[in-house]
Amino acid sequence: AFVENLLKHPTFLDNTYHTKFIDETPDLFTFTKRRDRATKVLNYIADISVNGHPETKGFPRLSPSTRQPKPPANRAESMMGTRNLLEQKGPAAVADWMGKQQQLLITDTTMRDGHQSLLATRMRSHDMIKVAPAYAANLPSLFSVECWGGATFDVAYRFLQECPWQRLRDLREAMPNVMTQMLLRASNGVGYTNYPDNVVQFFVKQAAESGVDVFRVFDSLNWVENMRVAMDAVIDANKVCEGTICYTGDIFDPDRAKYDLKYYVAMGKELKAAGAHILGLKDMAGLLKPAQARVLVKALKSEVGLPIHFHTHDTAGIATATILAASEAGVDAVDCAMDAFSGNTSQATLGSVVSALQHTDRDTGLSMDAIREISDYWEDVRHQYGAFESGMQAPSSEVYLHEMPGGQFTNLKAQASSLGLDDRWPEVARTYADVNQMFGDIVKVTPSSKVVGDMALMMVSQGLTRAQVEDPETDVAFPDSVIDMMRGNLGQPHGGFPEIIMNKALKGEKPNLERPGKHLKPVDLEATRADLSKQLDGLEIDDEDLAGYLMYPKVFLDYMGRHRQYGPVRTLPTQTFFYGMDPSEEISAEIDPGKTLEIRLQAIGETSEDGEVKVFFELNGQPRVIRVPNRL
Ligand code: BTN
Ligand code: 3PY
Ligand code: ZN
Repeated sequence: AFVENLLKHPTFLDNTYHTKFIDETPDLFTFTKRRDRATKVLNYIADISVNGHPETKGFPRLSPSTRQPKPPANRAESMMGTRNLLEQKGPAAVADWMGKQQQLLITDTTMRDGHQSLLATRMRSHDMIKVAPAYAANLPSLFSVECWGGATFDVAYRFLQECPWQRLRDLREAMPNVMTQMLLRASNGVGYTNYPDNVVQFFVKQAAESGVDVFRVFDSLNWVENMRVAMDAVIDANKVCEGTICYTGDIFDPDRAKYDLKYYVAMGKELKAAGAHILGLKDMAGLLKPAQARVLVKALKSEVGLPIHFHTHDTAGIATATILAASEAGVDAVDCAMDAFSGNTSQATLGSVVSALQHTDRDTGLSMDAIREISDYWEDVRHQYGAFESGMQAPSSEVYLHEMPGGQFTNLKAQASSLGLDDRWPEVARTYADVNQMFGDIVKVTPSSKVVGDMALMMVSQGLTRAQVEDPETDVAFPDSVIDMMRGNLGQPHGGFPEIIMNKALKGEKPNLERPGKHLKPVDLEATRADLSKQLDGLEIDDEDLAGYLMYPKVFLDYMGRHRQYGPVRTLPTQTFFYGMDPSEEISAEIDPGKTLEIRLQAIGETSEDGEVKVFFELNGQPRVIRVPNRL
């Protein structure tokens, strides 16, 4: 597949337009080259101003007079935080310290799961990096800031036209005292498929080098066997390995006895034996209820003996109650999102949890003033992304029926709409639950949740019931992702897949019951690097780019192609990136450290006979005219 994608890609004409190379070596560039980059950015602004951005069509831009997000001032010099401990004493010391704290430790998920769950993962680095120094200075006693991994990696390249590695390095630099955290889908990396072992190892090593401190490693079928390669790579990199249980079902419900307390305790022990420093408890759909949390956390604490880090979603509106129950039962750390990015399919409200625990024995010690100021900033940021809001108006207990992860819920709703199934959502939800049972009651989290979603949409749009799908007499065209999963390519769920569905989907083909990575040939990294370099006309390919390409070959190459055309557009303000500029508007963009472009859009001309529009700018006081095609 790599080679196929390479062949499809147009070769580039020069080798100078590479984000990191250019951004890290600005001195190499003469005035002319710098102007070239400025011209590219002007081209982008002109194009978007005339034609609009494909992703925000139909949404009004905010008026230019709308308040711009302004990060809060530093309340103090940055203090020592968890990152300093990790640097000085290593991951085992962090876990040990964590287990001894009386205060409830807090992870802020705003920069990863918060916007992944509320804004289709569209938050740009620009809006994160600006506020990172305020986290370092004003909230140095956060346990960690989750800011990388999950869906953010491919969305950065694919939709935001920016390099995810650069985001990581920039955040790491701006926030040197607080641990960064990422979500890693074990052998599925930050993708949707099982990668060869050496690709997973290479990716983890690079993520650690570029700035990830805590790796939350999970497997989408809770198969510890398929987590070892990623966990070992984290441990080898001397970073914090948070081996993670995904929670599904209901430990109190006799009808869901497959996922009972014993199951979770056994998995916790397996993860400890596999070398986890911390035990992650990932409730990706927000199914864990308060009473169950009390029992589960107590059991895991006493029987596994690792510090526990709890993650949940507020889809049903009950996450804060569950967090407080978990806190009473002795959980060590929990995930929350800053108020403005909390609630509904996102995490519980950080300020409310902190406030609820003040003057109790689990007081977090975090400053409410600092939290409010940072959340005010995020509120103004969120305002700019109106085009990506899901429209979910209220929490919903329906999640206990379908069990969709927070990140998938609104996404699947949008997918259903695009198939014309708007008014049939309750049926989609019901069918999603049926598919889960048909697959043997599996853990549903990326990528297994996507497989269940694909199957449910197919069944609803074709009017198929579970009974028909399972009936050997009825012909069913299964989605590729279902066939792939039944082949064993995502690994094995607890208890295996049911024979009925496996036989039907595989038509007698034998599934692979072993770890998928065992049968995947290692990728020749240096040959791939050389290939890629050749495709990019001799451009030097560093390890970050190679790792990005290995995860998403086509997405990466498309990104590089657009980068060549549009330059460092990640430095533009978010409104400009998504809506362009209005006549007489002025912005600035720091395209290199200390090199700022002052851009004023003077006027947009008429469309000429040949379909081109002249866009008149002033760039650092000098007039510039850019022609772009009118594609409207
Ligand atoms: C994408 O959605 O493809 C990434 C965003 C950049 C695409 C640019 S926007 C200006 C030009 N017009 C388009 O329709 N695509 C490119
Ligand atoms: C992801 O894998 O992106 C998730 O958020 C899973 O919950
Ligand atoms: Zn989550």
